[in-house]
Amino acid sequence: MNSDEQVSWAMESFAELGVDAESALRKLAMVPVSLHCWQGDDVRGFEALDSELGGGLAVTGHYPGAARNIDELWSDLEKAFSLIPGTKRLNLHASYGDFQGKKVDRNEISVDHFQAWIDWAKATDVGLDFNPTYFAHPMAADGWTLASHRAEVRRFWIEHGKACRAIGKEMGKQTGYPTVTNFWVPDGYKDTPADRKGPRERLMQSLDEVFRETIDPGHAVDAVEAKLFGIGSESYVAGSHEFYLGYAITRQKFLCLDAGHFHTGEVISDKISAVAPYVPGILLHVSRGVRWDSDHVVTLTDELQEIAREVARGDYFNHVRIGLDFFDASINRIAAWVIGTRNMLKALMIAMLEPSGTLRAMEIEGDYTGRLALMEQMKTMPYGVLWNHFCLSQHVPGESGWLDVVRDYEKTTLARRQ
Ligand code: RNT
Ligand code: ZN
Repeated sequence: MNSDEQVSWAMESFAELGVDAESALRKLAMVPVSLHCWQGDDVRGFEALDSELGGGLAVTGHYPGAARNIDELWSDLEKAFSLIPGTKRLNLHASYGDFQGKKVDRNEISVDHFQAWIDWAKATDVGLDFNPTYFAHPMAADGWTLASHRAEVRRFWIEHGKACRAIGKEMGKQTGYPTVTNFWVPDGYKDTPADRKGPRERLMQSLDEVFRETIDPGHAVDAVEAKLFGIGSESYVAGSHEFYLGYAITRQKFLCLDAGHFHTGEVISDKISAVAPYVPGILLHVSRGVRWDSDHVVTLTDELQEIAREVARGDYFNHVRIGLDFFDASINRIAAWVIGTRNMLKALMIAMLEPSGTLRAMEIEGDYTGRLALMEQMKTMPYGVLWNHFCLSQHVPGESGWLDVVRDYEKTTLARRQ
């Protein structure tokens, strides 16, 4: 069989199960996936601050070639984009502004520092998402920001949050697709707290103040991200899942579900349909924890596929925004983006090729035997052929083609960054 015949055969094998593979691939091309800027430079950013990463975050590895400035990050992102099919967005952190070597404090940032990113996004044809940066800063050195017991610390970070919302609004306005401005704060205690209530009350009040201004959801929406623990906040995190679930529902914010922010064995795939009816939207931070919230590069795991299936089965494409969140400094950083994002898309493709109507009918009829048999049958379907076909039709290399491009870029470009 030549490759065209292989594609037709694969499509037919899905058609036999009642699945229209061609229309699934057309739809897949439209699903936006937001790449996180911070994989490109180990969450360092471009501030003239020189603070430790902190906030309970850790990046390990010393692979050479991390982007050192905005031009290098753009170049690396464009290389990654050229190897990823489908609709791309870029998820920026506030510490990545175009500060031109000047010291601009977090409460002073404005759209001026992000206009270059907006212009680049428009020229590159990607949308933008945004994140205030509540770590790697002297005012967060003790790990406390919006829930701090010190009023001046809260004040500073409230101003940062407001500044970021204004930037997110402008990003969405100029790029023509709503920006998700995602709030994650590290605040928590290493050891057993004497007061669990106080920090949560302060966090709630601070957030309410940050969100005081109403923003047109056509320009930007806010998300809040919970966490179970971090390095240095092992015993208590003020912004826990229950805290933000309640917050998102009562304030009608997007709820961010990060795959690494729950107990081992607890999965976000099961949470999507449980929270979706109560919030205006869900932001996914697709990540991979290995024993802990380790932010490993996303691979094609069962849970990744289950997350994608839940999005597809529930037809949540307009309700769920997909963002990636991992950072590995022990491998080529562009390859990390490419592998993680392509895996997210592969999982979505597999999900969209599921005969979900048949499975649901079997379930309703109580035919659990048939459901199990068909789910297992789906695992050996010819996804690889269709994936390569999808990549080529999107003018990016197939599975065996992209790594050579990255290796070549490493030689010509990354190796020169000493
Ligand atoms: C931290 C959160 C958060 C960060 C980024 C860098 O645990 O997952 O999303 O990874 O803000
Ligand atoms: Zn996250």
